[in-house]
Amino acid sequence: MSPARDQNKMKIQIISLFPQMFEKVLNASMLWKAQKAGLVEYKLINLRDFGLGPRKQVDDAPYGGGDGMVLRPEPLVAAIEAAKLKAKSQKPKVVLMSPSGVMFDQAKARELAKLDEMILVCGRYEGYDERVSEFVDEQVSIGNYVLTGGELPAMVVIDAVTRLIPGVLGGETSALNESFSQPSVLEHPHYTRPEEFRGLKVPEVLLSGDHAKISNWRRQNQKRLQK
Ligand code: 4GX
Repeated sequence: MSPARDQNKMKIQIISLFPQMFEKVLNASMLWKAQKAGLVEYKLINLRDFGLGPRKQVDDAPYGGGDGMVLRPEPLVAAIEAAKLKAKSQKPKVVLMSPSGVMFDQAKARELAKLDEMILVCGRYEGYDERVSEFVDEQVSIGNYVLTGGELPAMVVIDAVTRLIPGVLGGETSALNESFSQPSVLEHPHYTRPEEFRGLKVPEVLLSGDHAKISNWRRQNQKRLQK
C-alpha cells in the first residue's frame, strides 16, 4: 500500500467485552470491502484483557447500593490509554456509547467521517463509573432506548461513518448525491426489475429514458423532508 493511502486510512479502535460480536458485521459487504481497499482499519480491544486480578474483573457493585453492576474505571481507562498508544495521532477522538449521549445522526456521522481515527468505547451492565467521562471526548447515543451494551450502537456508528469515507461507495455518485448528505432531502422511491410485480407497475417515467423528467419526478416524490 502506498504511504499516501495509509495516511488517509481511517483507523477505528473498538473497546468491548464482546469483541467477537463485531466480526460478522465488520467482515461483510461494504465494511469488508472498505478494509480490503485500505480505506479503513478496525482494531478490536478486549476490555477483559485489562481486568483486575486473577479473575480479570471489570465491574463491581455500585457505591450507595442499587441493582446491577457498574464498570470500574481502571480497566476502561487502561484500555483507552492502550488504544491511544496505538493511535496514529496524539489526540485520537474517544467516543463512548451511552443512552445519555448526544444523539447520533447523519450530521454526526459526517463529522466523524472526517477524522482519521477514533476510539469507540462500548459499555455493559448499568453503565460506567462516572469518572470515566473525564477520559472520553464525547458521548454518543444512537437512540432513546436502553440496550444491553454499547456494541450494537458502535456498529451502527461504524457502518454509517465508514460508508461516508471517500472511495468506500465505489463508482456510484453515492454518498454525496444521496439522501441525508444533501442537507434537506430524503430518498425518492426506487424501482428495479421486474417492470411488473404482482400487478404493481414501475412508474412509466422511469422507463422513459428522459433524464430531466426522471429527476423532476424524483424531486416531486421525495419521501419526506429532513427536519
Ligand atoms: N445508544 N447502551 C451503554 C451501558 C450504559 C448504561 C447506562 C451508560 C449508562 C446505547 C444507546 C445503549 C446500553 C450502551 C447500555 N452506559 N448506547 N450501555 N441507546 O443503550 O448508545
